[in-house]
Amino acid sequence: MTTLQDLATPITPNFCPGCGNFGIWAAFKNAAVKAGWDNHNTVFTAGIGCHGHMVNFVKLTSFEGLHGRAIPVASGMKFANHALNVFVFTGDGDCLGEGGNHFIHACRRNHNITILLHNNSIYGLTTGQTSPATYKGQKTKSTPDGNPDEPFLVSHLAVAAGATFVARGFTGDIAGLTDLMIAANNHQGLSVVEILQPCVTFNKECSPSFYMENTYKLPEDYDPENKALALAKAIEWGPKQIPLGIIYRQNRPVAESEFPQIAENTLISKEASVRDISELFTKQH
Ligand SMILES: Cc1ncc(C[n+]2csc(CCOP(=O)(O)OP(=O)(O)O)c2C)c(N)n1
Ligand code: SF4
Repeated sequence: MTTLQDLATPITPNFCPGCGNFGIWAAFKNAAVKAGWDNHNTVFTAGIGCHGHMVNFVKLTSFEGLHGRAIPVASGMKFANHALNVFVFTGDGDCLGEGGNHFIHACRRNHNITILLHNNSIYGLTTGQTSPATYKGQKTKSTPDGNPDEPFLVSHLAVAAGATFVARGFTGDIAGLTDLMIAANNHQGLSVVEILQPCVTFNKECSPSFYMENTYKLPEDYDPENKALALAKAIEWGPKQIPLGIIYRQNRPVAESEFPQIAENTLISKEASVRDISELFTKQH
């Protein structure tokens, strides 16, 4: 049984007071206690950014890689030992800017990993430049006259790219976020939880009160298995029109099951073998 104490590190989180990352930290630890994720079965990777500091505040085996590379490191871990439960903590800049290519292809491939995407619609750590999720027209340090670009809508992009579980949560609802993390991790396939995470210091537009006023929970009779409906819901964004909950869910074989080499046993449990490929170098056609 995992306890909160098991997950504690000696380091006190240094997020700005009021930062939504505190909610993600709390929800993840609550979820780990409820679901029994611990150092024997669970690992995570993190990107570069304020979100990436999570490696210092949660005592699980973790790896913080280069900016944008949290997902390929996680998919490598999963291929090497698919018995592990693998999470990714990433930011909107990390995941959709520097790592945008990795994100869409991981969704398409359906790795059995859980991506927790801290969406504060800004580059937080570098003090407030536009990210690919910053609203059009928003004034930031890098766009003082207003952002000229259209933003990605994270959940919409994830469904369209082939993720088989897509949910949206909000850091102001820690209990709801805890449940979404557990549901995402229970899903067999690539899961994305887009987490609306206020950066209270550098993104005044996406404030806690903005999300309180404009989000709503998907109704009980919403059908997440209807892809056309999911795409329509995921693109909804406006006054009182931002849906929270499980937006999409589909059953599809996971990437790791498509490789006969690891169908029976994990890669790390296998003896290394040498395969003679010299014939390939002598073939003319
Ligand atoms: C390849 C590369 N580009 C840019 C940077 C500089 N950089 C470090 S963190 C960061 C922004 C992070 O934003 P985000 O991923 O949204 O995370 P947040 O800090 O908002 O949690 C940038 C641009 C870098 N370290 N590496
Ligand atoms: S800069 Fe923004 S995202 Fe980073 S810790 Fe401060 S409030 Fe949070």
